[in-house]
Amino acid sequence: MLQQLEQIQKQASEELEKINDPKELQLWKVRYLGRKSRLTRVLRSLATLPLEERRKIGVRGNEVKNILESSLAEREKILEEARIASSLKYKKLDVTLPGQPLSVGRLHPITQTLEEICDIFKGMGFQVVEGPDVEWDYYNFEALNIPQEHPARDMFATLWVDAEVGSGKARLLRTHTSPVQIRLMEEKRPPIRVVVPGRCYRYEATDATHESMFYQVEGLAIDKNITMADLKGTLVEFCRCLFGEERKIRFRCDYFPFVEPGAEVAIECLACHGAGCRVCGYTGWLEILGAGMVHPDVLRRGDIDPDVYSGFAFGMGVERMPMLRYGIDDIRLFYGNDLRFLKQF
Ligand code: FA5
Repeated sequence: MLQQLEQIQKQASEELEKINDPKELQLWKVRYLGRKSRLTRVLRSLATLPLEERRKIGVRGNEVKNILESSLAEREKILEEARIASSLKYKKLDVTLPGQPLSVGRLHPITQTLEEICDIFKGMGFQVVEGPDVEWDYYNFEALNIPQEHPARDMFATLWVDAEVGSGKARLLRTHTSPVQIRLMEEKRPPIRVVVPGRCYRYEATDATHESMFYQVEGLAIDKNITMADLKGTLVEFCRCLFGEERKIRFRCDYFPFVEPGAEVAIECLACHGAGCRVCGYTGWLEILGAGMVHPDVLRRGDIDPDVYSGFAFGMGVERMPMLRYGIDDIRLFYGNDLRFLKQF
């Protein structure tokens, strides 16, 4: 048996020397140290041997086992070091290669437009404030002269958050940024000069110029002696800054329950230069905002005396600005998340 042990050690060591592959190393381990290996069989048979022989063979058997185990660990270490060295060799840095281009992120075109609009108004002395997207019926409708059952509610296809529609206390996703007018009047005393950028939501079928989620920028100015001329001057200056001096602007009468008189401002369609196309609904004009002089009842609700103060307000659709500027013929492109489109801005 001693001879058998010597033979096992010699053969195992010779084979181990030649192994360069981790899979082969695993097979070697099973062959020489596994449960069915010759060495294990010898060690298991010790119990059947006479005491003196058992001691001698047992000691030598355990020596062989320890030698094989430490030779295996050593070989594993050598193979691992060789693997790391070869992987480093291939990953060497070649400083002469051209660098990998870094893709630079950018702001969404609507965010860029919002910033530009706010900057123009800041230049005219307006402050920028924000209001909540989830709004009370009171601020979105009632305080703006649109009580329950008022037909003007049909102008704003509403997405309700609460089920008790008609109670005046129901919440909704604001259909315009005008509710912030009331919130501001409750908080601030005139003179007030603010613009309010924010998201609006309407439950309506989308088409080339309508989305169910879109942005508006509200404007509100309240002071003594504010007139329609101030409103017109402010909006003409704004349109000139954004669209250039020569762009045609059209003011027409319009109705909004919270202003008196009310106006609609449209701009000559940039896509067709007034000839008529899909973007402008074949009219040559694109409506960009609603405006007017703040209704005396609305001022009263904000605890502002209409006999002393007057004000103007406007609310503009933001998506229509870049559509006009860049000749984009479908509003839905802004929210389709197609990077080929977004990367152009
Ligand atoms: C309003 O929302 C009024 N709050 C505006 C206002 C404010 C009037 C202050 C008077 C005083 P209107 O529903 O027309 O009005 O919307 C204003 C602008 O938002 C429109 O001119 C249009 O540019 C944009 N808009 C309206 N609905 C959508 C929509 N579904 N998708 C994209 N833009 C829209």
